[in-house]
Amino acid sequence: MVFRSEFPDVPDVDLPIHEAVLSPAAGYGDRTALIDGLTGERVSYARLAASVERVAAGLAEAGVRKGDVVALFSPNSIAYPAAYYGASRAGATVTTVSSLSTPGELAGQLGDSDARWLITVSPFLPTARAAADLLAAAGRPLTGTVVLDGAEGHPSLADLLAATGPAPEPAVDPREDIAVLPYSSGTTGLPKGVMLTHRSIATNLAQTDALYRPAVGERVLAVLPFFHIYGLTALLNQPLRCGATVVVLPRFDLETFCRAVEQHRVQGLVVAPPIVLALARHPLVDRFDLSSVEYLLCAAAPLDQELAAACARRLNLPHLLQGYGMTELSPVTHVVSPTDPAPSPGSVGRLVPSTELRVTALDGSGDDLGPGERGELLIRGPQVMKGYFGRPCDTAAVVDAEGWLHTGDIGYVDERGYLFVVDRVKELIKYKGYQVAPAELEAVLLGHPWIADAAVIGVADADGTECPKAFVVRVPGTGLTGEEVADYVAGRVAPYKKVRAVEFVDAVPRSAAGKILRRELRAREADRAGA
Ligand code: 4UV
Repeated sequence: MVFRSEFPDVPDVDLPIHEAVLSPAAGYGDRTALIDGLTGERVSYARLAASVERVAAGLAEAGVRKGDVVALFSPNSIAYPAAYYGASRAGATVTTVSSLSTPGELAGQLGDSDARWLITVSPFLPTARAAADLLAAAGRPLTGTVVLDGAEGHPSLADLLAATGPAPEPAVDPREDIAVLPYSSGTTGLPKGVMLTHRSIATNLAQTDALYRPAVGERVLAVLPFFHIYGLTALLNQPLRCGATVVVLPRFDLETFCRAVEQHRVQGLVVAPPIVLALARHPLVDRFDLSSVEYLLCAAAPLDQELAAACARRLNLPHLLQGYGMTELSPVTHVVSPTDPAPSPGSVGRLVPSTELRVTALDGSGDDLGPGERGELLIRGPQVMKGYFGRPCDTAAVVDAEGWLHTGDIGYVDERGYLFVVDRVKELIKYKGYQVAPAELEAVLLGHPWIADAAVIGVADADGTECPKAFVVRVPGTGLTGEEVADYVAGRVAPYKKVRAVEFVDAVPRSAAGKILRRELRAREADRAGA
């Protein structure tokens, strides 16, 4: 059967994303849009809207044209939205880059996305320069780099804001033009650029309204990174579109987080499971007054139910809320609404409007299943991505001819229409909500001269956090240690991608066609855990 949303359909929103988010801003005027959670500096809606116009004008003067790809490589800050919506307003596609990227990772994304422009911050300049050098050596030099807080030889945000010309008027086609190009490994392989049109993102915000829509003036805390689709959507696009106030923190530190909640009387927390863990268990939490918190929404990775209950008790909330989404789905398909009096415990919520879900059998038949039956989740709706940038075969492997996106997640729908996500058939590892692609780590491992073969899967640690584990075949006669393997990888990837366990094996199980049989490795791990 096809599960359909119980909410009335919403029409497609054919607006550029900066307009969908910021045109209501005109009406919010002097209300506070953003607060720097560290310094207390505030940005009003009027100032944000004006900054976006000036940044667009400044970028156009610098040479940014419609369709150019601008890479945004910055931690969360109150300047981030001006850069992001300003680039969009100038007609560019924004590829958001993990602020933990190494030079090689950044160069990889800049090259793959065909980015011509980079917007960054001065502490990231050494990484940005090293990446730019790698690109230049490959004959693909960047056209320009903006350093938001200023650095010699580069335009700054202040320079862009000082632009005197008119903002450009690019002819954006919301149905076709790519607003954002975040990177995701999807169900298999290496990270790929996910083409999200203005329409798919703007429509997904309208779809989400039915279940999650912060009130005007509601204070939400933004510590999840804006570069990831979850932070970008749930902590920038949606709250700003609704006239909420976003309290911005550059990174997670429990004490700073709790202090920001207390000081700014934060009402909405939008987080990933590691923050729930800290809030549930850490003694430091008792030192702060967190009584302003009205709801906590957790998504991006599985949430343990006992942990969720412990956190809810500590925050004096009836229950925690969950959402489910995927970069390739713009990203939201399910949310537990803050106004839902009795959601099914442990569920990730109900379908947003204009979205269909199928649960298909895992026995190879692909048959549709009914309520209570576990299978792969397939989604169809206006939020399905346009495709992977420059990779039509990878696109066809996840979006079928009828428009169903095969999520690679396993779940079931209960009798009341609430979805439960219980497992994954795809390779992807979620370390604390961050994507880790096994194929990427395997390629790094195979670059070591003493490694003959390698495979990576996700394995739960004592806290239930999924961690990358490498199975390594040594080149005969070499004395490679697990620590050396872990250090080798750590030196080449962002910290969240580190290999956290290493096991030496005689051979990596592979199919006749040479594909790694991850299922066998997972079964071995499960046997051991059960033993
Ligand atoms: O592509 P991605 O990194 O995307 C995300 C996006 C998450 C959301 C969720 C609700 C929102 O409102 C929102 O704005 C963004 O994580 O990873 C997608 C995969 O992460 C796992 C699942 O395997 C997806 O295919 N995942 C996401 N949410 C959950 C989850 C969840 N609640 N429980 C278990 N796994």
